[in-house]
Amino acid sequence: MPKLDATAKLSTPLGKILLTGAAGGLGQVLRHSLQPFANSLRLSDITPMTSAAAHEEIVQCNLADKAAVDAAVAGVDAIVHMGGVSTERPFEEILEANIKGVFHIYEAARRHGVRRVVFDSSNHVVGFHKQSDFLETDCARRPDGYYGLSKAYGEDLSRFYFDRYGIESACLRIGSSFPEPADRRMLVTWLSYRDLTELVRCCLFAPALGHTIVYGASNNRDPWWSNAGAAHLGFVPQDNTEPFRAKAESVAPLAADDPVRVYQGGSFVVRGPFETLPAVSP
Ligand code: 15L
Repeated sequence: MPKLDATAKLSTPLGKILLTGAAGGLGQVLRHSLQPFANSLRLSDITPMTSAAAHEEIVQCNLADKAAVDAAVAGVDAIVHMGGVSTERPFEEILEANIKGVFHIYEAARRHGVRRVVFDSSNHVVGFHKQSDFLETDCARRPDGYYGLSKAYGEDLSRFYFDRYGIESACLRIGSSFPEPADRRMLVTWLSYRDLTELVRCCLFAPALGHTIVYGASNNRDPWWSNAGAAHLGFVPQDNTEPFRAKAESVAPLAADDPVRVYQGGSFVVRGPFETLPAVSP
């Protein structure tokens, strides 16, 4: 793997990066925006993808399939793991794609000697903190559902693989990465695609990544999160939500005691339960 040098930017691209979840929302963004940072990209997803450019390899891969993940990881220099279920869903779905999936990624990284993983964690790891709280990267985790729990597991798993095997990781607690913020909450949580790309670049090229937790938000007003604990990444977001404020604030706010407004996780804190068994009679 070429020497990791945060100042080098485009001059020393990595060899081959595996991007999981490449057909997903953020995967499609990174498929294009990461191109300058690697000689080639191996793109994996459970959804079939077509039309690989010259610098791309396409691999269809179910993250719950250990052998398939192992094959997808073989021969890469770094992994950007965006794959899995990206919202609150029944536990059984989360178990397969996210919990088994992230284990398969790290186990394959260990087996194939991959030294660095960028793991798409989520703000939902801390979703039951209040919107009035200001969080550091080492705050107590308060997952707001099975999805947030699976990301908390991924953060712990990546820590274990660093402590035990020296595999470096960044856990990106991404807020809301969409073309633009969709509501008042996202005025705080939004991460532009440009800042997402820069965050991933910083994690790939940081000279010493170790095990780093970092929040993924643009330079928005009234933040809930501090990245002081991840300053070594050199991540400086360029965008902010001010151009979108008037539109988002033209919609009436929720009641002050509505849990969706009280907690950082927003609507995730009220999703479920997902009943799969008949109702229990009292
Ligand atoms: C996430 O982690 C989800 O993947 C995304 O779809 C958004 O819902 C985002 O969090 C959010 O909190 O806005």
